[in-house]
Amino acid sequence: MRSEIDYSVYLVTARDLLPVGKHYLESLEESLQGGVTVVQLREKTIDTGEFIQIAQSTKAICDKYNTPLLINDRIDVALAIDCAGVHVGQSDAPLAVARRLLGPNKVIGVSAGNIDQAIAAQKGGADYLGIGAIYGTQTKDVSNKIMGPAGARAVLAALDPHSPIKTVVIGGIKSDNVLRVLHGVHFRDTKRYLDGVAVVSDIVSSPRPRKATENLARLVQAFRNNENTKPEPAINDIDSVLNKVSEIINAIPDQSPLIQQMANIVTANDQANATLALGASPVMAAVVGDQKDLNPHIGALLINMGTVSDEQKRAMLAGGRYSNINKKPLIFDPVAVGATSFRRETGKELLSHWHPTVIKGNAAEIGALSGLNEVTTKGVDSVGPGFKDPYLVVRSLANRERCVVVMTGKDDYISDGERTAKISNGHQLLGQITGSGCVTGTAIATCCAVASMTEGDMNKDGKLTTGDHFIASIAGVLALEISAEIASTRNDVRGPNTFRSAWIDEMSNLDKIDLSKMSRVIVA
Ligand code: 3NM
Ligand code: MG
Repeated sequence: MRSEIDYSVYLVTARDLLPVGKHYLESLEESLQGGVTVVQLREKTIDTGEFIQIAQSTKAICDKYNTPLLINDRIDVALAIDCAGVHVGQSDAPLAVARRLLGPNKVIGVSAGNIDQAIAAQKGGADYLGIGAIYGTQTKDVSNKIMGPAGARAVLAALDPHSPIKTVVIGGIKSDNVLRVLHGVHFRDTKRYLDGVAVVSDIVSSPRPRKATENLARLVQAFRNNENTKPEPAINDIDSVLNKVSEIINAIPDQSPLIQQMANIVTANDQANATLALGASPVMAAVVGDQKDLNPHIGALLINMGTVSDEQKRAMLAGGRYSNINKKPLIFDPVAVGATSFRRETGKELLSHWHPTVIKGNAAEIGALSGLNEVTTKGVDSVGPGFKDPYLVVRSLANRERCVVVMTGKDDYISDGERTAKISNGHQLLGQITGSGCVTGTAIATCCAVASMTEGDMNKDGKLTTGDHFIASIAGVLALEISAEIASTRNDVRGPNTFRSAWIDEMSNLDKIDLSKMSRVIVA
């Protein structure tokens, strides 16, 4: 019988990455004490005799902690020391050869850099897949195969759901991104879950490998606990939703969150003024150097791709990453993402580097991210009558990306994958000024910040942020559409430009409005 391996925290060794003064076996033992569940010995440059010696001493320590040992590439070494099995890369011995040499009782893992390799290994009888590279890494040259969590998710989805094969991900995984990886790789509605995460440098290069391993193990476990606990019944009856919406909007001036926005040059000014009118504070920092220092102080980050440059893209990558690390709501407005290949690539790159809390777009943008072309783009505007089943579109994307999806239009559709809302507020003048959608992003970010600040920290570790961002997104959309309706009735409004000023005025009066009376919302 092949032994059942717990792949949760999978250590791949690298003696060349040890900190100065740290001995290999000492580091290995500390990482086992910290909770490593399986070890792969990876050596690329030594002679066979030395390899066998190191493998023996490695196995002695692994045995002491009852932890299985796999050998990278070298079937002969695995046979020599009689360890649990091997891990083979795509240019190592073929799986069939490895199986013939090792027999049925050894574990064989295979590296999979894409769907074809994964399916071939599964059909060939591999015990587990090492899927990667998730991110770039200094540890190995993986530049041609970085797939992001979304790429690994596609691999998992392509596997036969009934196959007993196990899966781990590898490449650039650290305690500060492991939650984002786990959230990004899992579908909410598929049965296949990752069995673990494989790391080299996060543990091996640490002067405190035990602590580094404990951190990783705690986060993997927290994610699992969070997935397995039934959440408190989510609020979905309309009265409770609207109560919560009013609570959030009225709390904005008290909380006065700092809302960071990487805006576009067309609508930045309106976004900043809308933030102030709603009772929050805007900060428009969009260079790389600001992100690390600023992020701990913000309530939410809004990333708007409207006039993205190469420089701004780097800031977006960094700012989003810090938002995930610091558990700040991250709102993504993928302006015109389907319009050019540069924008498609940029959208994909951003979404593979960080995990958004909310994606907000018009029908063409949400369609492009969903891989649908029922609705197309002209410039930044949607063309065509819209989707036949908009509920399904937002719900599917929300499930796939594990975030809230807001699709704006004449009617707005909002989903967190379980609950879906339709909002029929708004005014046609919103379609006559530029950036009303971008300003909606501002309001959603502001409401998400408030929702996170007021929510308790239940299950905090296993989640990317706290707060009900489905309701916060409804609050953001309603705040803007209801203030637009009120503005449109003012007799000083003569056309689009006076409307725009009146709209921002009315945002600052929302606390005097009974929102529930004016809201036209359905929650299904
Ligand atoms: N294999 P770190 S990436 C050994 O993609 C290895 O197949 C990879 O190192 C693959 O955790 C990788 O330090 C190195 O980023 C991972
Ligand atoms: Mg190899």
